Amino acid sequence: AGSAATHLASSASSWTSSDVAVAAARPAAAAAASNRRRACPVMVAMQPKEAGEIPSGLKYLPEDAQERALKASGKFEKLKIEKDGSAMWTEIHELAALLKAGETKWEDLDVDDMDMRLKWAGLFHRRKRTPGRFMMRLKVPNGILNSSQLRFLADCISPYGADGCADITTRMNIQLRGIVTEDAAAICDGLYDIGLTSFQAGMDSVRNMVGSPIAGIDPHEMVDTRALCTELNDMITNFRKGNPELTNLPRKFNICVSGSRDDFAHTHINDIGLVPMAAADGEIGFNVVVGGMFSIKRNVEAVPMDAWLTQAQVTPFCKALLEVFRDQGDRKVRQKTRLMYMIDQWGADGLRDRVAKQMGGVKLAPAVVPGPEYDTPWPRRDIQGVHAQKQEGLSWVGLNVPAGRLTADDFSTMADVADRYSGGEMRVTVEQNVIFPNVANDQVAALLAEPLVAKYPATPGPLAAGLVSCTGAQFCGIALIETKNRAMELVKVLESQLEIPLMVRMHWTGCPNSCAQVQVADIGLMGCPAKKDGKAVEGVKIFLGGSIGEGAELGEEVAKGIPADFEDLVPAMTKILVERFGATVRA
Ligand code: SRM
Ligand code: SF4
Repeated sequence: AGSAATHLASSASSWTSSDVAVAAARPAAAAAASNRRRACPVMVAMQPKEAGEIPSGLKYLPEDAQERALKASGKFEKLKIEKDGSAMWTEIHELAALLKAGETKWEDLDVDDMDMRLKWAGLFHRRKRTPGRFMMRLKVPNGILNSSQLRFLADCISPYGADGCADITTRMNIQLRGIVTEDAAAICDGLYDIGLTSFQAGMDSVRNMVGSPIAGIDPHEMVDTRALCTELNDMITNFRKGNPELTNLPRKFNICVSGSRDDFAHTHINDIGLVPMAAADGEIGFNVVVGGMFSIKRNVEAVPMDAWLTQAQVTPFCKALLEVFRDQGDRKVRQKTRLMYMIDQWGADGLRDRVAKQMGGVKLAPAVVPGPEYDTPWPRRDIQGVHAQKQEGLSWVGLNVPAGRLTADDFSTMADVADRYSGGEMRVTVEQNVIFPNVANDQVAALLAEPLVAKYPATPGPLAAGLVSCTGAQFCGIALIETKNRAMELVKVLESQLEIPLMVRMHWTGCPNSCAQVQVADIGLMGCPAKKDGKAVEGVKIFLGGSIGEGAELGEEVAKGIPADFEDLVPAMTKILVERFGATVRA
């Protein structure tokens, strides 16, 4: 295995604005009426940048943006100017070497590096809950993993015993837990060698690329999102080597590519959501929605941009929009720096015009208005269980992983199951579940008889099926309440007491950041302070009415300050499930 230093980017980008212009200028009319992917000229022109001097994201920030950053309130912008997070891609090796040689202790390392800058390498120090140990967030474009990768992930966490575990995240991604600084550099190298990375998974970078979990196997898909997610991930991360051009955005950034009318990727809650849509000549491209976000201060759906992109325009468009956001985005008050605040100022049209200019002055096609076929409702499908693929004789099998928590042994077992039944492939979903694709129909029964399925069922109960939970207080320092374990226990209690006719999507999130997206849930539970018998206790706010898929709407808060113990929660949830979801109390 090469050292991570050999994976690092040199300072200059190999992209030019004329590449972008060429890519973007291809007239939609010239495109054949088909859904075939065409090579994106920008990506063809771009080659991975090789080792060189350590780059700095600051280099790519125009002077006026640097000046604005220096005037920002709060410590973040100054910290980034002082030393760019991309520096940690090499420094992690030096830190690991010093620690291994016993020349320093983690407690003596620079606090800003430990607690902040290492996030640019995907390493989140859990100082408050598990001091000295990191959560390591990966990038898994489109949620697709192979069995070698799964075995590597098992090997990463198994040395940590009870301290090592992992989670499937709400962005179809994996987070490893228990990592110590001494091991982190070798894990970064190992991830690169097996086709993954953790670089740019945190702080002011673009998060994991979300696509359709059943891309390429879905009989109803409009476009296969896999290649686009990989292409975008390569653009964002410089082919996983790290891309300092995009490390100093004003804030985090989410992009997703949807593949069908089900909108499994949740376009309405991403900064850029790409909604598949056929043009008049039948070519499948994307209508663009922008600015969706959840935060403590503001929760909003994305708004339409009135732009339709060919598949070849997607990456140049996203690159240009990220550059506009990086160079012109407000940095003054961190809580008001997400893309939607730019849209407040310029309007979605104003943003589109600036992006088109950044792309070399191209004229983007207007958004395609959906035809009459969209008048027929398209309820979002449940992808757990066994489903026929578009390929004859093959099925996918979706298994339910309660709250997305995995162990090292789970990764190993999943790798074995993938090798036996699904050509070595396994996918993870934004609902924190897993999918084994391409299972021969005559092998499905054998897969369903595997011990893994006894643990993670293909036909879960109605509440387990829809359970999503953020990390919560077990590991997250911001959490107001414990979530995952409580959520799993509550599901068991309610399923034993109630007959529930439908799957109910219950999302738990430990604080108003809403990492588990309570606003999209049928029932959302968000941590908040509460009082019981005059004492402060952990509590929840309740959200109802969120919907997903086509025409999705955000749910709203209906109650707050409910104590999060079962004495209060079980009757509160029972009432909601009976009154709104047709549940009956078992005799
Ligand atoms: Fe999140 C911060 C976990 C998806 C909004 N999020 C955090 C941190 C890093 C806080 C921290 O340092 O402890 C959490 C790490 C806890 C840990 O140890 O795991 C954290 N977020 C998560 C994950 C793991 C939740 C999960 O259990 O699945 C998700 C990781 C996704 C990934 O793979 O990258 C996760 N976070 C989300 C989402 C959902 C989404 O992307 O669809 C959101 C809302 C959507 C959005 O971003 O608009 C979300 N997380 C936040 C925010 C609020 C952002 C804002 O604009 O204010 C924060 C706080 C921040 O960034 O300052 C945050
Ligand atoms: Fe932590 Fe809050 Fe996100 Fe849950 S919602 S992971 S508690 S930041």
